[in-house]
Amino acid sequence: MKKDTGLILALDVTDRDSALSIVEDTTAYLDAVKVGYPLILSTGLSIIDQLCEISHVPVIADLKVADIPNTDRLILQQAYRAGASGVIVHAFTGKDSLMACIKEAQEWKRDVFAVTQMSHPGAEDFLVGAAEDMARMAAECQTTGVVAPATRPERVRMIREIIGDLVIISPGVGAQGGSAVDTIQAGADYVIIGRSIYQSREPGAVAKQIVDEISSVL
Ligand code: NUP
Repeated sequence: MKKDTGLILALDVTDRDSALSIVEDTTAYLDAVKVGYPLILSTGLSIIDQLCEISHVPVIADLKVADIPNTDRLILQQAYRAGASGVIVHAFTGKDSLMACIKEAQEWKRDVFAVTQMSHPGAEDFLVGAAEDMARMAAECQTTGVVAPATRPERVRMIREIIGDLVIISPGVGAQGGSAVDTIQAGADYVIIGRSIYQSREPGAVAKQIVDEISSVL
C-alpha cells in the first residue's frame, strides 16, 4: 500500500450509491478504502471490485477474521478473490490462525493486518492485557501490519516499539475522539477515519483538511 496521504477511509455506509459517491468525492485524498460488514453485507462482495475501479486505491476488507486456521484461510481466499488488497484479522485466536492468514496472503501477494488493542472503551475489558503479546506475535509472524487505537496514542507508541517497521493502521480519529496528528506523531502510518468523513456534508473537503493536517507533521 503506497504511503502518500496517510488517510484510509472507513466506508461504513449501507447502500451502494452513497458508497460510490463518497469515494468519488474523497478518492484524491486517500491511500486506501476500508470496507467492513455494514457495506459488504448490504451490497455483497462485488462492492470491493467496484470500489477498486472507481477509486484506483487499494481496498482493505475489515472482516476481523477470528476462527480456526482452515476457516480463516477460506475466508481470506474469498476476500482476495473479490479484489481486496488486504484483510484485517484478529490476533487473539493465536499463532496458528494468524499464520494461516499470513500464508494465504503470501500466496496472493496481498496484505494482512492483525488487530492488537481496539479503539473503543470495551477494549479495556480484555484486549488491553493481551495487546503487547499480540503485537509481539504479529511482529514475529511478520504480518503486513497491525491495527492500533488512535484513541490511545500512548498505546500506538508502545506498539510501534514492539513491532519495529511493520505498518500501523489506526482507527478512532474524530467520532471516537482521537486526533489524526497525535496518532501519526505516536508512530502510526495511516489513520482510518469513517464517520467524520462520510457523515459530513462535504466528505471531500473534510478528507482534504485531515490530509493537510497530517502532512504538516510528516
Ligand atoms: O479497534 C478498532 N476500532 C475501529 O474503529 C478496529 C477497527 N477496525 N475499527 C473500525 O474503524 C470500525 O469498525 C470502523 O469501520 C472504523 C472507524 O470508524 P469511525 O469511528 O471513524 O466512524
